[in-house]
Amino acid sequence: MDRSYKELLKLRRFPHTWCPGCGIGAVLKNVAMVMKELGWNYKNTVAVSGIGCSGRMSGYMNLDALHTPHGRPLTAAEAIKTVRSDLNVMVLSGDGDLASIGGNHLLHTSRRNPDITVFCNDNEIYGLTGGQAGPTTPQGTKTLTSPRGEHHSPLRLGRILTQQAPYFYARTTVYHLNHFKTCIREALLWKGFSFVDIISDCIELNGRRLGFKTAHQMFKWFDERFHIVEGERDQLQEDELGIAKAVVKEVPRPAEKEEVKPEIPMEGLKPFTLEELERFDGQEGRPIYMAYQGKVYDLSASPLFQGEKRMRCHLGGKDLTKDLDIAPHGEDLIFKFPLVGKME
Ligand SMILES: Cc1ncc(C[n+]2csc(CCOP(=O)(O)OP(=O)(O)O)c2C)c(N)n1
Ligand code: SF4
Repeated sequence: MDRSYKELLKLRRFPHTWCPGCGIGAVLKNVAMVMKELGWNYKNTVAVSGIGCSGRMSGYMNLDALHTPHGRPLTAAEAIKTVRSDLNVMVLSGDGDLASIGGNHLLHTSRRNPDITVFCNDNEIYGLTGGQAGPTTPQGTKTLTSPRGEHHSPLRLGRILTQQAPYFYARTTVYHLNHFKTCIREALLWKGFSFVDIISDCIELNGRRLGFKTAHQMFKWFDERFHIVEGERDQLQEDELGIAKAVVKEVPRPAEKEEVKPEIPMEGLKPFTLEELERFDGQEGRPIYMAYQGKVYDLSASPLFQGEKRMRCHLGGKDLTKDLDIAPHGEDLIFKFPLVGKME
């Protein structure tokens, strides 16, 4: 068996802290194996984790790694990708970290679609802190904080993450190894935000309370709960393992039409000197004229200069070419007024 994937692990830090039989080790190993196949390594890849048993994964990878505060790995990962788009960026964390305290970041990071891959070790519990019910704990599950069975229904990550295209959401388990590796590979190669929801076991603080004696018994339970669906999917049902993905089809934009301003003949227009123009200042019932690029316009009838707004008639009697050339909408506005003359 090819064990070269071990180059991607910080073996000097082993033995790791996880309990025997915990699914997190399988996540780390299989991600490292696929990375090795794809040529991802410390030169081109960064790993980011949050807090939790799962959040320890990035610290065991032989890569530049970031261990962020609880719930914040996506913010750090997106920032790294923004400033170093040449790097592969992946997040390795838990369902509590990503979907509970980090849930808001999950919504918005996925919406912005940065090119990062998230591996969520979804053991359906808060493992590190003692086995409390988390956002993905199935209804009815007995946990430390729900001894009579979890009251609330869980967050359906698959439904949330497939709301807005483009998306890539895969659900797999640590037991369905071939499928698991396919999901890892496809997610790493996906251009944009990809999320792999890996149903995993916390044998010590979830499994035993549910009556499982070994991790293997939990794996068999995953096999009963889920089945693999092949092929391209838009959505996954709650008992399906597979990949749901959608790209956005580019809609060609209609070519923008350039607005052609009508050419107005200058001959026949009444000539004005600057002194003559000044007399049309809007005061004492006089008309309001304004010059722009050699033409004189009558603003008197415009609703913009009636009633209280007539205060604006201080603009009257002036050549405002310089002012209008730097005003955002001034030029477009002036052509709507009647033309009454030209400057000499
Ligand atoms: C701000 C903050 N709140 C709460 C905690 C306590 N805490 C640490 S890990 C954790 C839950 C982790 O659950 P999950 O991400 O599912 O990881 P697991 O341990 O199950 O792998 C919590 C609530 C914390 N460390 N920081
Ligand atoms: S407490 Fe649970 S999640 Fe944490 S290492 Fe042990 S088995 Fe794994």
